[in-house]
Amino acid sequence: MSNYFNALPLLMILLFSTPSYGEEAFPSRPWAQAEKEHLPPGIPNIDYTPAVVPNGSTATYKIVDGTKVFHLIAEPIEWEVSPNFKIHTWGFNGSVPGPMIELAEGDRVRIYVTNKLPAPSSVHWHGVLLPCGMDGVAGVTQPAIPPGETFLYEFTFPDSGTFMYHPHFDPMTQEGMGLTGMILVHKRESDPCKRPTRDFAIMLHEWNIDVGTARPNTLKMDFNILTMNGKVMPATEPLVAELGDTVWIRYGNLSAMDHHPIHLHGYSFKIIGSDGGWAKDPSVLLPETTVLVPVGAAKVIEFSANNPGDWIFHCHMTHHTMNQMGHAFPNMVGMQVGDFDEKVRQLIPGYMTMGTTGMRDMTKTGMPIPSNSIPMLGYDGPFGQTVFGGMANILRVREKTDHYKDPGPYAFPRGSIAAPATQGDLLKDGITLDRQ
Ligand SMILES: [Cu+2]
Repeated sequence: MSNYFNALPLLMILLFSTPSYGEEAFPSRPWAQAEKEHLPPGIPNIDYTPAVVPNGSTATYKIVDGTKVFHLIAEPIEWEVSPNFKIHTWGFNGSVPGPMIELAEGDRVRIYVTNKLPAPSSVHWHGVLLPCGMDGVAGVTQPAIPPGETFLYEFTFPDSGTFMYHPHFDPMTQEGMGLTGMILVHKRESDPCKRPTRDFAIMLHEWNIDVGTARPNTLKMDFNILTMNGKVMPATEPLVAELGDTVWIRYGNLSAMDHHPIHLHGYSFKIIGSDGGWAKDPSVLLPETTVLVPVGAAKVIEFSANNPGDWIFHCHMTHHTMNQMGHAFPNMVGMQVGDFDEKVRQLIPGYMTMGTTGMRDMTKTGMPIPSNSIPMLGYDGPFGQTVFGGMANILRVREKTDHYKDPGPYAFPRGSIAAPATQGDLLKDGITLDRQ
């Protein structure tokens, strides 16, 4: 009996601390009623040049009483990472990453978040300087949004910049499942010449999805699917620019464990911004060819598109461009197979030992693989297979282009492509092929 009395105070605490989400919990919504400093809603193409989200979309909104109103829905979705490879995961408004929220500095927003997940959630506005109660940290700044309910966030974006959004509740599961999105807040600049000509946004993400399955395993700490805006190369939509354009690429990284060094061929660039703000004086910045995008950060690079061609850009961690190659695969490099294959073919027609010279064999074997799998899926270029995919894409810079549609492979100027050396070349430069 005494045990019941001992438990009574605890029971009372539980009863009276049950969170309530009704009006009485937020009697005045002072953050919504206070007279906040904000500007009239920024207008695309007048106040800023809208950015492009390759393979993705920009969130739609309506304007009510001078405030931009958005609606995000967190929900289970089916997502196509690449043709013939679909996953069952979680996203905002049907996609991974969710639609990019694009604004102008000083815009005031009301963002409704509906939770259609089977678990509580919240949304945190990563990098945005806002009142604490809008920060979206379940348990610290608000109750978690229960399944089936809709919460309202209202605040003003004080600064331009490159930010992100994601749940702040069970991040290993919820961000891991793909609940991520970019936020771009533009400077208000009436002179288009002072804006970037082409502005791209790319969210980096990583997944562990066993061959033949469709459900990301968020418990694992190594990753075999590495995506840019939810796609692996070759499903990534090329970035297109015209000679002379000032190009910005804004990378966000909400991967679980890995920072991604993204290398761009053919250019050096400057890292002019992050989710913390902008470089004060870009002229003093070091020129770079690789930008390290840490987990939980955004980086903005700027360059002038002065070198025409098809320029790969990719994570330089070599395992991040290989697509579902199992790490348990034995190292076959250098193995002499002799007549082993011939003998096995008597039992298994078509058998071929793979990997003795590296991973290229995997791209051309006719050996069956489980459906819904993409081991060694690479990019088929005009000169063959890249033996390289995953977290990668192509920047296509053309002399003239007034659109963003993929113009197809680069037409190289005659004689400008690396080709087999002729006997004449070798003789002329005194190259002998036999080691002396
Ligand atoms: Cu990487």
